[in-house]
Amino acid sequence: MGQKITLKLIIMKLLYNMIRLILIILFTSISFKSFADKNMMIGSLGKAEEVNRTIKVIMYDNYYEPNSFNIKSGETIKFEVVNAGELVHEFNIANAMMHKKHQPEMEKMVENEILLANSIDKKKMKKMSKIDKSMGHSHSNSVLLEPNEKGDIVWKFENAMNIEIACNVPGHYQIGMIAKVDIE
Ligand SMILES: [Cu+2]
Repeated sequence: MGQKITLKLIIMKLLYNMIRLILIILFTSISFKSFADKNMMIGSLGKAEEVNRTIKVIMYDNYYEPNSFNIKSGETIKFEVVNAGELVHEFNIANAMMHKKHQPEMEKMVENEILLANSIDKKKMKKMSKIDKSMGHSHSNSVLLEPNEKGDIVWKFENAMNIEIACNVPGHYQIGMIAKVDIE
């Protein structure tokens, strides 16, 4: 008799622990999802063979032409970006929170004289990035261009929301070098 009760207790305890574990997993995945919605839903690097449309973008001091984009959800866009300004500019596909996080990195690049007003010291950039990876400015969602330079980004706008295309060269975001992205 006593053995049966003990067994029942063990099974109940096991069941209780299993339910607890399931609830914990459920809860963390839900909270992770809402975190992801706010912070990371920007799409992903696209494949060249999946490009639906090519959009030419010109960067001036300090704005984009065009300065707004209408994109269908799931669309893969190739952005052909040209810097026609006299200053270094960035074309960065992200959201407001990510831009805010990226800006100190750019400030550090200025402090280290990697990022100059109208040029990028690429030798120094390479050297410094060996010590501090963030100084290499290698982000799949961004191109940083000197005057007269060109760059491409292929981006897949799947599960993308609250997107801002912006320049995080110190001061430029604050001045309004931000393009609106509407995703239908
Ligand atoms: Cu800029």
